[in-house]
Amino acid sequence: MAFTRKDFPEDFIFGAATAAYQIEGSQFGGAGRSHWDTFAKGPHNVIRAEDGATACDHYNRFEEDLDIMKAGNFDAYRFSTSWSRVLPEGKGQINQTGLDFYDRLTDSILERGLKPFLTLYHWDLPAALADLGGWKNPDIHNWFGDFAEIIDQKIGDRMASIATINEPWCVSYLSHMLGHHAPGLRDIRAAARSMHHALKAHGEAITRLRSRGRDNLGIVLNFEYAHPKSNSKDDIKAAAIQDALYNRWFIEAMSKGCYPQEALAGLEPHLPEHWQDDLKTHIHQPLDWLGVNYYTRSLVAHASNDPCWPHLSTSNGPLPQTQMGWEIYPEGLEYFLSTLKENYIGELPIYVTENGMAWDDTLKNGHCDDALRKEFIHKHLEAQKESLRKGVNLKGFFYWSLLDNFEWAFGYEKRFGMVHVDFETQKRTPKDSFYMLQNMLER
Ligand code: IFM
Repeated sequence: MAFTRKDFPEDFIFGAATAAYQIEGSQFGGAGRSHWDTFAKGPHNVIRAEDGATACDHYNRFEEDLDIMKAGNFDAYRFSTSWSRVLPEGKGQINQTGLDFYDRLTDSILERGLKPFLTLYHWDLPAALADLGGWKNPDIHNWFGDFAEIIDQKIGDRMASIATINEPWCVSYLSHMLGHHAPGLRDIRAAARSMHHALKAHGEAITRLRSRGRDNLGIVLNFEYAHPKSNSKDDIKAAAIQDALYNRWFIEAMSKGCYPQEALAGLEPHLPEHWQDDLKTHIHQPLDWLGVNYYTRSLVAHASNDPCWPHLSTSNGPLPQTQMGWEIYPEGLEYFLSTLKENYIGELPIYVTENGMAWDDTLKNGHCDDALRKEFIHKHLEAQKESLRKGVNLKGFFYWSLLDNFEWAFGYEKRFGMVHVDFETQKRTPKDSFYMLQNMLER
């Protein structure tokens, strides 16, 4: 690693990120089921029908995991709260044991001198709410607002920052249009509604937490560079539609109070009534910071044989790929950081809240040489340094993820961690990338 802390601004934060369902273990301690517990039981939804029932057993091992964070010289720990652990039915009765877990977790983060970066919702919707239509239900903003307030009352005053939702594109489009994640729908009406309701729920939570005095509120969006597959007019147009659906829908609504025309062209007939009013009352309001998750790019082509809107297909280009089959394209990170500053948020602080790669990591003599990951991190830090040079108000970087964990539809097959987890024994083994960052971050 060519960098040290001194290559970044004095107050730049280095952290690692996790999410409740991917590491804690589920369905115990009074928790209700989430829609991932039920989705994983469905045919061919998750590789080998694996689920988050045990995951990394972080619920019982969080002290050990936070010790690793501290030993790595990190400044901050990004985690999420499980809605169904705290509200087993999604609303109503609180599971005090679940809420107390987050209280203890917060204390333990702070005791180690780490800054807690909370994400309220990272995809584990209570199954009871999924039964009521989940993100399609027009009441979900109220349910989410109640959940946000319950969490805030318990731990909000100790958080360095609070994000409402992680990756609303995945919550909505990936899960309701492409069918890859819970609830596994391929339904344009469900997609349009969930894309709108996720933003409305975000806005509701922001309003409620603002009225409780919070001034460190944000949201975490994911961005994927949409590259036209050729110079043809059709491919260029297809890439613009993909960019609107994936990269512009959420930020444009929050920062400008409108949806991109290229996306509305297909989605408008499916949006709920009075959607324009929600933009004004809930969605278009200031943030204190923005989280950017970035992993890869895709090549986008017009699909003339596809009768369904948006008539496009995505594929990989020729660049080296990670275990996910994602091309390594750090230029995309630099592009988004600059574009966000120039077109949407100006000087608003940005954090890279996720960036990392999966690899088929194995241990040899108790040691994991993940040279590719070290290179990946280095290249993406270079991209961030370049963005800083161009004046982007970038405040920190979180590696995804601290631990190998439950990678959603891919089960435990894909290893993103800088710490190897043996899922049989739960033994944690820091990989070389961890030691690289540990050295870099030493004060
Ligand atoms: O594991 C996920 C995480 O939950 C959200 N962002 C992308 C990661 C890698 O796929």
